[in-house]
Amino acid sequence: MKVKLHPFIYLMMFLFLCNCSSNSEDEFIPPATVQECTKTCDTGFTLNEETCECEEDPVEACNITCDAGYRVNDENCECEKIPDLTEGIKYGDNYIVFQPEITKSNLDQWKLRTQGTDGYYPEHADANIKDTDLPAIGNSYLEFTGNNLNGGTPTSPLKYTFVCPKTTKYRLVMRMLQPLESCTVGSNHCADNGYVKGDKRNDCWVKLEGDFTSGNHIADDELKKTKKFWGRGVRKWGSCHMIEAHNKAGSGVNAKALYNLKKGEVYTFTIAGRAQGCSIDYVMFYEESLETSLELTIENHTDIAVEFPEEYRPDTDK
Ligand SMILES: [Ca+2]
Repeated sequence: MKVKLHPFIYLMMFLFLCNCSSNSEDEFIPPATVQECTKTCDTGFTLNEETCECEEDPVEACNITCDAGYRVNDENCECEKIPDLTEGIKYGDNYIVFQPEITKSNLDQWKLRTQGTDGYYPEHADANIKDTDLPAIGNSYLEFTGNNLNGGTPTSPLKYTFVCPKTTKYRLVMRMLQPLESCTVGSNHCADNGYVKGDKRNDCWVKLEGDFTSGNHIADDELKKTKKFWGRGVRKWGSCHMIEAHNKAGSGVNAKALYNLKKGEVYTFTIAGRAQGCSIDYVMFYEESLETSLELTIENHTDIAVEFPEEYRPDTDK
């Protein structure tokens, strides 16, 4: 049976429903009073409208990389040339190598030996160099002519300023020659083979200045002083590779010269003459771990020009 409701009933039902849906008057929360923020911020600051405070703009990171010899200027995010670096230094990713004659210092008692001139070693009567050996790189080297064949005080300092290409531990080595002459067996300093003893004319003085720490048991402050640096290259190109200094316990030791250097830092290296005749073809700081990755052995008589891949030799056109 169909029930027909009176229109009044419909009206009452409508009013009832409306009343239910609006029955939230007790819970009414008025909207927060929004006050307009009219603050003006200085340059470099931006208004935070929620807090109505000026907040410093974030600094955009400068992520550029500069070539060797240049550094980032943080103010304009551009590469700028580092002043006063010695020209002619070759930079690898993890090594620095140069010929000693690029110095701007007065050579003084260091003599530049060039191919075809007196005293140049492969042409010397007492040379021990085989045809298969490499001559001096660039056909030139420096020979110290002061003091005596055993040693002496630091003389004729040669300075080099370089920038570090990578933060890591570097070892110092030099390609070195001892131009030992023939002698009368039994005379002073003469070995049984008729040549001057192999521990003569084999060292110089070195010092590094800059922000670094020691990479081994040698004390930090010792590496910042002038120290004896020695090796072997008896009448052939070998290597200068050991430093004589004090360890952290205060004892005198011979050890690798290891320096923890920092990328972008500028360092000044000084070589001074010690033993007369000590001859230097080139100088290198290399990441010590290359000895493992390239399976290198750097010890007495190692010719570093042969032991390292060719790219580790200095540029010869400077
Ligand atoms: Ca050379």
